[in-house]
Amino acid sequence: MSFPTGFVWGAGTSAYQIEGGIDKHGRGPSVWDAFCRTPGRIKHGDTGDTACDHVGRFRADVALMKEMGLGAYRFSIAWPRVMPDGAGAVSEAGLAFYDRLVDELLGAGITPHVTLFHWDYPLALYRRGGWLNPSSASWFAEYARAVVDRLSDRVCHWITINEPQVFIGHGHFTGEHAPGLHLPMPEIVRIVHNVLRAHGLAARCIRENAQTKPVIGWAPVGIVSSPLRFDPGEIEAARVKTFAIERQDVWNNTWFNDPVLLGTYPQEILSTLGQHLPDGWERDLEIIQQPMDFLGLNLYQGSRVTLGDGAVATPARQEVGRARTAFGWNITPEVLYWGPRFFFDRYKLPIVITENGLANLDWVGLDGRVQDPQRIDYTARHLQHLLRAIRDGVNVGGYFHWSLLDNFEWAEGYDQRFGLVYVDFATQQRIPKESAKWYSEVIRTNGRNLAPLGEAAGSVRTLLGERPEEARP
Ligand code: IFM
Repeated sequence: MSFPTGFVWGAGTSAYQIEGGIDKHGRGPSVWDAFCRTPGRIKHGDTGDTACDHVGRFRADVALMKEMGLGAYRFSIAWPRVMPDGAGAVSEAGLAFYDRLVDELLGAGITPHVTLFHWDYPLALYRRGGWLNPSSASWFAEYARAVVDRLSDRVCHWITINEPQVFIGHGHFTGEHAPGLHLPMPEIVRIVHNVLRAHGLAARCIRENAQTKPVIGWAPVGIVSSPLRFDPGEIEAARVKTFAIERQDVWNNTWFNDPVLLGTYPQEILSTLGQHLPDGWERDLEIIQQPMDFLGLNLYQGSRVTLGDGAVATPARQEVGRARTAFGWNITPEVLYWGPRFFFDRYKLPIVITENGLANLDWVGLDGRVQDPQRIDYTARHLQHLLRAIRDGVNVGGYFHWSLLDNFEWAEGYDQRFGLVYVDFATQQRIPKESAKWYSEVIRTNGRNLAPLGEAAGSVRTLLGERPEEARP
């Protein structure tokens, strides 16, 4: 079993989660710096002040990536490192840092995939109204232009925005992420609209100004309902549920992806919340819907559904003792089959898995190694499903494991370890986990070392609640 030739194997990180160096390069504060200083917001009072000290150690980190054989590295640029006040003056030192990182990557034969926004919003702009301010979209485009002008002679792969559902939902609606707001839905509607406009303006800016032909996508969370059985009615019901908007919150796919990829707001939004859209929203759709080269999907877990009354999907019974990660997230590997398949069918764009991985209870063993068989097993299962999607005709261009390094996991502080590489946060020592070595083999063999789905009993057994014998066509 092997992946298509040219399949991109990578790993990802984001700026605030690994960089540290918050006072370097004239960087301005972000909403996360402020949030971390608010007592009670982050577990143990942790902050990203030092994180993995990646700004001080990026050369060694790139060397680790090279040793692992990564073909690509997805990282984000810290907006306030490039523009300390979010708009206006550009920090030459900030841009120069990313110059060095990109050069180091290219020198190591690793393709940089740049995310422009992964949540570290400039505090100065937040004080001017943040994403509620109608100018927020042009502020983002101005920042995008500075980055594109500087890096696009060497960078071609761009992701505008990471997980809008999360930084809007957790950051502005439920308040457990920065900036910690609890806004009512009418304001959330305006924020979503401004974020979508920001995406559109940035995508246009990249397309018009990049010095090398750009490959542009964005990376929403994929919220996937998977059918329990491989039955046409159940598959259809799961697909309908995947793209339905059933709750008054931002945890859905279509509010974000339909405007960006189809140029329309879903009917559910227009009929329930449409009155809160700003004047001229219809015209804005032309900005929001820019030509895109791929759809990034961040996929970690999904829900399982079965056919209920009236051929409607209803949640499948959760098995007692089901498999979960250290974070408590369900392990549902088939999300890497149904997710790409449903999204590809709907949006007709190549899919890239921009994030997938798990938090695990990893520690350094007496022998100095970090053994993390769960990460290997989790990833192997997910990749098997991804390959099955590819075999069934889904165009999938690449897979980025989340994450390269253990890092600052937002409100969880340093409690959740997602890395392929263990980080001792007291000494900053890095130790590639056993999963990193295993992933190197996956990359080297282009997936040939993965057992085929449903075969190799003993190494590929079913998880509670997973029914591969029914899920196989
Ligand atoms: O660490 C985060 C990342 O920043 C965004 N996607 C999910 C990851 C795990 O929670």
